[in-house]
Amino acid sequence: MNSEFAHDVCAGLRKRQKELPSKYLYDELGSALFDAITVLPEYGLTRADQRILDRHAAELPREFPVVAEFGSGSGRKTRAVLEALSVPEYFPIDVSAPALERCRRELADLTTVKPLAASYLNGLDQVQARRNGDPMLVLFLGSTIGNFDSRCRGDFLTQVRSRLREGDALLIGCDLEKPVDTMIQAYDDPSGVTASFNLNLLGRINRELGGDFNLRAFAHEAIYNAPERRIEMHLRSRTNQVVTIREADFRCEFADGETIWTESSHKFRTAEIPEMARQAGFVPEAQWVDQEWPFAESFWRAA
Ligand code: AVI
Repeated sequence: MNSEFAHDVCAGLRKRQKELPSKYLYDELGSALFDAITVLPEYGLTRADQRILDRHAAELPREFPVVAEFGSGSGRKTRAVLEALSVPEYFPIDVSAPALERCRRELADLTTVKPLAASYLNGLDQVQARRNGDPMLVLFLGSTIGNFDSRCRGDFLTQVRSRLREGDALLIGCDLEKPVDTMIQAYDDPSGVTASFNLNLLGRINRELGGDFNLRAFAHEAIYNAPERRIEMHLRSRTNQVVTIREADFRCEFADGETIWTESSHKFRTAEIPEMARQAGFVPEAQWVDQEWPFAESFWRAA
């Protein structure tokens, strides 16, 4: 099999609970649909993140000549931080080259943008190699940490910490628990944008791997898994069906009602966030919570 995408798709669809890694939701169309999600009335997360940054970025210590960001972010959110801190050098880290280019164009008037097309940790290694001993602030906005599997979350943060020097810092956004109906509406909006975002993953497999998924034969579903405190997105097969993926030489049977699990979005409690910081080797120094849409922005220092 010739691509990591093909390998991951087959491995995920062979599992008892079929699954597909959520990172593959973001091809060009998926990223455009995600941008649309961020302005949905039902999805308050991005606006909450933005409100906190607009109100509190000026309270961040002005001691970071280097800022790196996991994901190239929306220019607007990052702008609030870069403006407040007058940052000379900004390294957005993203696997998507078009997203990095868009980010460069949006922020070039403000700072020197040095895009890194890499995974988050590899990108951070590259920033580490290129900074000249200057203190660094890493941005991890938008509650993307909630999309990590609960087993990998702590490990990832520890890996981030191990790449930082004492005095560096992480600014991390975490979406908080809220009434179940509010969370479900945010991930199953009545206009169907999130459904399209989810179904596009099957479309991407068709386009890139020669799959023959009939998108109309799957239904988007968002459920709240209360014990695990996460929204799960699934695609439910509407019938018994067989799908083939030509370029992976793969054939997969679906029973009527069976689901493919495509994303988890963990919802945090304010108290668990400082604990997460300490376990990864950070000192939690500040936390701001949006009152309109429970969401926490936290500033952690590498100790
Ligand atoms: C990118 N991430 C934080 C989003 C979330 O809320 O988990 C992705 C998303 N999935 C569906 N809607 C938004």
